[in-house]
Parts: sequence; C-alpha cells; structure tokens
Amino acid sequence: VHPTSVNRGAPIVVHSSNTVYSPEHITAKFENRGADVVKDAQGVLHVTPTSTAYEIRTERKVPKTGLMMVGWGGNNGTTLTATILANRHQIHWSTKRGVEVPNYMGSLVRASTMRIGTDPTTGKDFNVPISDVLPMVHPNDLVLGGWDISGAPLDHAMRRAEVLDYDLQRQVAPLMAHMKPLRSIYYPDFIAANQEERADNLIPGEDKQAHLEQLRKDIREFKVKHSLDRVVVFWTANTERYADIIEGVNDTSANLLKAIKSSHPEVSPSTVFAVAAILEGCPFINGAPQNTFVPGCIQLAEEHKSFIAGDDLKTGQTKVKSVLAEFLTNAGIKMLSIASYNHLGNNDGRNLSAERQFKSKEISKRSVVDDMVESNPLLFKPAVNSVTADGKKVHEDGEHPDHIVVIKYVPAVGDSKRAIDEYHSELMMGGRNTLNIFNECEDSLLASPLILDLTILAELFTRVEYRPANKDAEYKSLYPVLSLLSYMLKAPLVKPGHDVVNSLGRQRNAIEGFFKACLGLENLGDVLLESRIW
Ligand code: NAI
Ligand code: DG6
Repeated sequence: VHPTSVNRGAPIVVHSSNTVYSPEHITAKFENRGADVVKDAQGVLHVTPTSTAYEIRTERKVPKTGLMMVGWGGNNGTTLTATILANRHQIHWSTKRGVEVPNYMGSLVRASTMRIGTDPTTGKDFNVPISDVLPMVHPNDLVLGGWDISGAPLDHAMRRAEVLDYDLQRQVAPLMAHMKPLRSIYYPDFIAANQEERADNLIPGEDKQAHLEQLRKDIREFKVKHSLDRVVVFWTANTERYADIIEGVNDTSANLLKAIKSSHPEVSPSTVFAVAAILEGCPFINGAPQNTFVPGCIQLAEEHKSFIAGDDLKTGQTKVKSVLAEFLTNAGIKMLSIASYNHLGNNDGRNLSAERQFKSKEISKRSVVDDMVESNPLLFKPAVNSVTADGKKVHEDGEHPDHIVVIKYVPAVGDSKRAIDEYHSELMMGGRNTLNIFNECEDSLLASPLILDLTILAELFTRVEYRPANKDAEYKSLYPVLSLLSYMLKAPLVKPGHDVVNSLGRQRNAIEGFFKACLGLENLGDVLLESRIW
C-alpha cells in the first residue's frame, strides 16, 4: 500500500462543547447568521439580525474514490493523469532549469492554507493546509479512468497534448501506455466540425437510450473492477454548443428521460453523461461552459439527491477578472470597459475557433462581473422595473461596463495561452484609469489542479449532512447543486432562485467558513478586536 493511501482523520482537534467526535463522525453545532433588510415607504432600511442553529456532521472515513473523466485523452485529462502518477511514484525529471520534483501547485486543497486561529503565546495567525482541515481524499489515491472519442492510449495522448516536459513524459509514458479511454458518444452537431478526425473510439449506433445505458454500465463496472466506494464523473471534454431549452424535451426530468429514449437531437452528449452519473448516484462536474444542466437535468439531480456542479473551470484570465472587478468596484472606481483577448494553440482553442462553441465560452467568460456591478448602484445605475399609468410593464436595463471577449486559435503557441485584458475605468472628477494585464501560461497546468479540487471537495460534500439543532430530525444531505465549489468555476451553477457569487474572495471565504462550520468553529472575521483595543 502506498503510504498516502492510508486514510486518516483530520489532525485538527477542536475543544468545544459545540464539537463532538465519534469514530464515524465529526458533529458540530453551527449558527447560520444573517440579517433581514426591509425598506419601508419612506425609504428607511429596517435591518433585523437572524440566526438559525444547525448540527452538521461529517463522515470521517475517506472512501476509496475513482475519478472518471469524459475527455480523458485531452490536454487536461492527460496532464492530470501524468501529474498524479508523477506524484504517486515520486518521479523527478530534468529540465534546463535543473531537476524538478512533482507537486500539486495551483490546487486550493493541496497547495494552500487557511487561518484556523491564533497562537496564544505569540498572537500570530495559525494557518493550516486546507487538506488537513477535514478528512479528504489524497489525489495520489484517486483511481483514474474515463472516456474519449479519441482512442489514443494515454501515453500517446499526453505526447499529442505537448504540455509536459520531455523528460517527465518519457518517465510517465510506460505507466500510461495501458490506459485506454472507454468508447464514448459523439453527436457531431455539438462540437466543432474540426474535431471529427479525432472521433475513432465510439459507442456504436445512434440510440441515445442505449448510449445512456452503456455509460451507466461503464461506471458500474469501473466501480466494481477497482472496488471503489465512490466515483466522481467529470466533463473535461470539448466545449459543446448550447442546447436549446425546449418545452417537452429538456424542461423537466421526465421529459428529458423521454427525450433520451426517443434520441431527440437536442440532447447533448454532456447531458447524457450527466444523466448517467445522476442515475448512478455519482457526483457530476461540468468543467466546460455549455448548458449541460438543462432544467430537466437539475430536477433529476434533485429527485435522486445526486450532486452536480458547474460550469467551466475558472483558471487564469477569469480569476484575475473576478478579483480586479471586485477591487475596482469596491474601491469606488467605475469600470467603463473590459476588453479581454486571448489566443492559444491547443485542441481546446481549435474547437473554440468554431462560432457556436466560442459562444458558449463567451457567455461563461462574460458573466463573471455581473454581481459586482449590481452590488454598487452608486457607480452603476440599477435596472428599473416600473408600471406605466396605463398598466404597461416597463423594464430598463441596468448600466454595465462594455465587456468584450475575443478568442483566437494560433497553433504555434500550443497550450501556452496568451491573455491580454484592458480595464478602463473612470476616476474622480472625470479622470481615467487604464490597467493592462498580460498573462502567459500553460493553460492545462492551471486547469488540472482545479479538476482535483472539484473532485476532492465534491466527494467530501457527499459525506456532509445537516439537521436543525436540538431537534431529533433526520440528517439530510446538502442541496444537489454544489455552489460551494464556485471558486473553481467561471459560471457557477447555484440553487435556482439564489444569487450567483462571482467574487473570488467571497467564494473562498464560503469554503473556509463552511469547513469551520463542520468543525464547530466561527468563521474568523477581520475585525481582530483584540488588536484594536487596549
Ligand atoms: P482538449 O480538446 O485537449 O480535450 C478534450 C477531449 O475531449 C479531447 O481528447 C476530445 O477527443 C474529447 N471529447 C470530445 N467530445 C467528447 C465526448 N463526447 N466524449 C468523450 N470525449 C470527448 O481540451 P482541454 O484543454 O483538455 O479542455 C477540456 C475542456 O475544459 C474544454 O471544454 C475547455 O474549454 C475546458 N476548459 C479548459 C481549460 C484549460 O485551461 N485547459 C480551462 C477552462 C475550461
Ligand atoms: C481560451 O479562452 C480557452 C479557454 O478554454 C480558456 O483557456 C479557459 O476557459 C480558461 O479561461 P480563464 O478565463 O478562466 O483563464
């Protein structure tokens, strides 16, 4: 057994009457605090603090977990696989800079820390690795598998991706040669026509119901073959075009299942995969921007209490955008325009050079500043809904910065994406402020650690349950749409009717706060009263 395969409990012990440890669970009392705000006819805001007490319990045993990637033979799939193998086998490799050792940089879970409290002797902050806060799967222990429409074994696929250094590829290739993606489903209308030459590894036939059943069988067989307790299914395949939302086809779970039975053309491959995962009780995460989670799919996840999360991995350009948009808006500086360009030369870029696939990406990349803009009516005139004297409803759009997104395919730069962003803003007394960002990086090396984080956290959240405090009620699992994963996602899917939070700081704070709630700890604010009083 590899040393990192040994399951362990979290090495943090909380001493509080709010927190109870049993061999199976960590059970914690948590006050969910907020405030209700009501505006009266005179415009006075009446604010009433609210508080609801819950008990949250987390199962301590870390299950043996498999990760099945859709698009396993792509840049992300092969890069992540090689990275895990290099870490698991401690493979070192030579580059012109010297000898490199494997790591998981870029992973929130494996390479970042959170403040858990203060050392009473020094008064200094105490930070711990996020992976130590609650019992979580170690990436080295993940059993990997998946599907691809391209049948290339993973060693070939890794070379094709041209992401990792030659000496590393050379050493991990023998460990990947036996890894062959399962046959997948290919509906040419959904991805760019330029992908057709890759499609040589397909489940035969055009019957979508048969496809669904085959994918379900694949998941079950993978689980049995590797004696897994849990499987997470992850879409890291090509970006698809949006599916039309059609009444009677994908608007309800029953209609969606019927549409699959009748092989309706508007059911996308990613939705068939999502349905397969939901019906098998496996968390399904959409790492691409398309609307896999049509309303019927979300309803199906609710009915089966099966976890889903999406959409689209938030790597470099968009992460920076959500930080800068928040900084500018919170500083009282009015963004007038954001112009985002990028060019890249990998297969993702090739697929996105087609109009409909670009459109899906454009939507997810653009949505990221909306909540920041809405949060500040002092800078941006809010939307107005009114009724005219003759009873007509009138809607006036709110003010918004001009925001354009351009993506170009430039094969020569390969996976090394170039992203150029200009933020043009208004300052006091008519002044102007222009920020230019130029970011160059291997796209797949930013994206792959996010796949790990999403997988590890989704698995963890399957082991968390809650109930109202002090009541003998049944524990319930979390709501199926895991919006707690928003930090890693460009266009976070949230519980219908609830606000999307794009702010990176708030998204991270939500994860930290939730982890602390699972341990019965208060989420530390930055009031730090002890440092401000005598
Ligand atoms: P890629 O093009 O290298 O890999 C995609 C793989 O999916 C290919 O091997 C392709 O053969 C396969 N594929 C296509 N349709 C399939 C289907 N129906 N079933 C199974 N396999 C299928 O792309 P890459 O760079 O790995 O990215 C994957 C996805 O993640 C893309 O949608 C991309 O937009 C998204 N993404 C990527 C980021 C990055 O930085 N690499 C960041 C954010 C999102
Ligand atoms: C070109 O935009 C390719 C895309 O797949 C992006 O690289 C990917 O969505 C990451 O984008 P961002 O904006 O999060 O860095």
